[in-house]
Amino acid sequence: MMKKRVGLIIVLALSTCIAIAQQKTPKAVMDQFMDKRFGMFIHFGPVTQRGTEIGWSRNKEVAQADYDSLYHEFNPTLFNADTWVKTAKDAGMKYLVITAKHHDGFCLWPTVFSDYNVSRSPFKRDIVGELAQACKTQGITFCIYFTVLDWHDADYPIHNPYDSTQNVKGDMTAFKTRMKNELKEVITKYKPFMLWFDGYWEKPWTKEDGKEIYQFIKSVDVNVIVNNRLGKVSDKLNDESVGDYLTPEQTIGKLNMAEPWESCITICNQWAWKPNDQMKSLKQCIQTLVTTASGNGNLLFNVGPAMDGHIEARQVKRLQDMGAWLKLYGESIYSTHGGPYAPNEQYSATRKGNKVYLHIFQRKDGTLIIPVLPNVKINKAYFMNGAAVTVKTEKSNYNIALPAVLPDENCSVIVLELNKNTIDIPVIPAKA
Ligand code: H79
Repeated sequence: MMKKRVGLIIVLALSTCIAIAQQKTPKAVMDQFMDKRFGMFIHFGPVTQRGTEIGWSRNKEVAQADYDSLYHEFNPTLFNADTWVKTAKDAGMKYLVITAKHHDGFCLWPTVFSDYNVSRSPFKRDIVGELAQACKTQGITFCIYFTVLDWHDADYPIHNPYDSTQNVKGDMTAFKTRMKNELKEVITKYKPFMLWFDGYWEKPWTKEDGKEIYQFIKSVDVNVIVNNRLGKVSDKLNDESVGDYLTPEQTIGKLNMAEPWESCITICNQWAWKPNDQMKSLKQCIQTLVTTASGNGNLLFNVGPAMDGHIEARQVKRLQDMGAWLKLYGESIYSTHGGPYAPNEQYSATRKGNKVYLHIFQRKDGTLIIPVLPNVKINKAYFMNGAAVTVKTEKSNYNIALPAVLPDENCSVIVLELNKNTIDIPVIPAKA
């Protein structure tokens, strides 16, 4: 009897250990994330007073002592969380990620674990908290960017990425303890849906550190999504990697039906605000979003608000125009899957139910020729919100007749209604 009970306790204890060891973000939560397709990345902090790049301009364009003093004058009086969130919402974005802590170590929330935070600036207010609240009110999913390196923290061994003679021994155990405290603080206070890590490539950070922090996060809230930059492997998800999804930067990910991914791309060139930074055209913005969704990924599109806290009017306008396009064509983006056609310069595709959405980027001539889809019948073909389209099957191609002028100058959408569900159709690779 006694033996049996001890055995049972051991089995229970072991299975609990295994359950804890295998904590992972549930697939249903990941599916919710990938359905969103479009989010706003916001890079903000005291560095906006110089107009140089966040983190990387420290010890470059801005001397270290100067950079580290900028918070004494950080006072973005025009900051209005509701306005930022409304800008995201009007753009058709479904989530928002704020740089709560970038490589320069400055915290945009009043953390109790470090003095280098917004409550010590003249502005004082909790930027992260106000954004979390505004997102909740307006129905936008709130997420937090948190880099694992910190060139300002005395316990972190690297203080100047451009000069290794400045490296110190540091204390990574103390550093990780502070990181855990700060992560627990932001998770419990602000309830982020996802944590966007960065800065994994520096030597002091190890794969084991990443795994430890991942399990720590899961122990606080198993549902918090974590990007792949907590580990050391950045281009695939496997036993060696840490995190739930891939994060190509400043480039659109390739069609990938197996691994979730999100491209982060700036609306201008710099992550943080830069005066007169060159802005992408509306066509570029829309086609970037469409190509991303067509590759089965999300787009995290970055804006850098100016030092007084407002987002430039030209950027707000650009985002509104993206939102106007999405109002018409959002059905072909949100909650879709990528493919079956891999994107090329002329077209790409998304799919949902029995519909394939063909996105037409440019009209080369009067006929769009694309490979036939195997074992399907097209019941109906038409421009989304528009006229019917003639599709002729010739050998192994569909010949689609295009009008002299495409209905949408930025990206037109042709809907192919099939006689069956589109999700099982194998991917058709782009021609080399
Ligand atoms: O937060 C944004 C970037 O600051 C961060 N990730 C996005 C989301 C990032 N940090 N580092 N990197 C991306 C890659 C590093 C690029 C570099 Fe460089 C190339 C560092 C040194 C050479 C660019 C060029 C920055 C300094 C010089």
